Amino acid sequence: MNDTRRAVLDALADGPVTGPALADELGVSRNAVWKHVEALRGAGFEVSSDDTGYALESVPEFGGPAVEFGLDAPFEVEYHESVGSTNDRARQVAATGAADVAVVADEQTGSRGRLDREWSAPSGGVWTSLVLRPDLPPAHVPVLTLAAAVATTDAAREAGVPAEIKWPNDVLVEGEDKSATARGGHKLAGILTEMEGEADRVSWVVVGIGVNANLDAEDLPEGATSLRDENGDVDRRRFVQRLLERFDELRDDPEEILDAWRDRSATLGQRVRVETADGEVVGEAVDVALPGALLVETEDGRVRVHAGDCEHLRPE
Ligand code: BT5
Repeated sequence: MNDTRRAVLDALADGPVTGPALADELGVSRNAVWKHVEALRGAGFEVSSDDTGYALESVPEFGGPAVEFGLDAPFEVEYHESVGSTNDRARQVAATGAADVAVVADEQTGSRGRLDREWSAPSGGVWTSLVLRPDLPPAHVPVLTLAAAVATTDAAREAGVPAEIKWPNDVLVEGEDKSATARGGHKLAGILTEMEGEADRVSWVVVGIGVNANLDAEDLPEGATSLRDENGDVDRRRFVQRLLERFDELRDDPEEILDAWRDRSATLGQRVRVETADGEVVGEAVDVALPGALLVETEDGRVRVHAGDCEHLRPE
């Protein structure tokens, strides 16, 4: 949304305000005010008009302008009803030089998990990718994945769902059933971080976040859960806003990210098996360290794991 349209919307929200008064206030023509009001109506905002002026009556349920309206974080929102992958779209946006854009979609038809695994993203979820240009060396980028996991967990908790984080990038809900497939909980959300840069400086980072929101878990891969299944449908507009706001609060403070991550972790204190590129690491997960490594106490001493798939094991 451009700045004038945003200013018109804010004024309507505080309305009623007449067209001429608004034109004066914003230093634009009355015709321009009228065009902005019509565009907002076209985007689903209900705007009444009578002799006292224009007033905002309701905000659309979801969509770019709806998420931007009332958002307390500096993100522009680009919304798609359907897109291949929000990460792919975000990479295109990043290539134009943009920063702090959240690409949001109702549905993705070709979304990806890590290592090119398939990610299922039907209509009704929260599928978003953040375009960022942090002032960080590439080696520090994984901390942004942890920040996204904390932000997602907090948004889910505010929606009444007791989410926790499994290292490195899964947000899950502990299942009542303790069967082998449910050990370590049911997956509510996943995060895929991608970047481009040189040895000492990041050019851009895309943090892709997929949350099973208003979906039936039975329509998702085995082991998945959804906000709907856990506690009923959520207001996706509010959910995305809280996600972006919380991420924005955390992103510049690695120590705070780490502390918040530890507090919400389902992995610390567990016996784990981590499949890494160099083989398997088994032991107790004792801590997380910058930029996002898991510290595992094994029979042969403490091992620092930077990447891999982590499984929570039964206690010995
Ligand atoms: C992830 O990968 O968990 C990262 C997922 C990131 C998805 C977001 S959505 C917005 C953005 N755009 C994209 O294209 N991607 C990002 P990984 O840890 O590799 O887990 C993938 C595995 O999770 C799959 O192999 C399935 O077993 C399982 N899975 C697939 N879809 C799922 C879903 N909707 N909910 C839970 N589990 C799912």
